[in-house]
Amino acid sequence: MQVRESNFTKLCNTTTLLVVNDSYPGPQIRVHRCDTVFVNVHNQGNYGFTIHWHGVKQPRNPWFDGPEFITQCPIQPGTNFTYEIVLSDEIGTLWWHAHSDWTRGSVHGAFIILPVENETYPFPTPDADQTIILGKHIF
Ligand SMILES: [Cu+2]
Repeated sequence: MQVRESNFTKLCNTTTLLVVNDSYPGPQIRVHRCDTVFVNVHNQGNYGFTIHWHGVKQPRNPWFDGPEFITQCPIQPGTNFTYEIVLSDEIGTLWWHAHSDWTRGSVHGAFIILPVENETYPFPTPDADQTIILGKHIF
């Protein structure tokens, strides 16, 4: 993940937002149940922040859960940090988001956990592969 300020224009207004990979919302992460996922976060912005993997339990792996000043210090500008995200029984669509003050407003995206081979979802299979992220307009 490259995290930096990017310009977005809507209704004749241009605003600078801190986003991932120049995208708002940020990129989807698509993995399978029980995977271990490595995400390298490059902070090319002006503020320190962390990333939280919302809904991932990470048993015995709290150091990569993301709440700043609880399990880690913020990733400082100009540095990077690799998260090791250990999935267990999570399945379906969760989300990831920055976990520092206002940064979560623009640094977020879907975390999609697919079933493993020969497994089905424990709920009706979605009709379409489309993710909708609900949130507040920030520009
Ligand atoms: Cu959260």
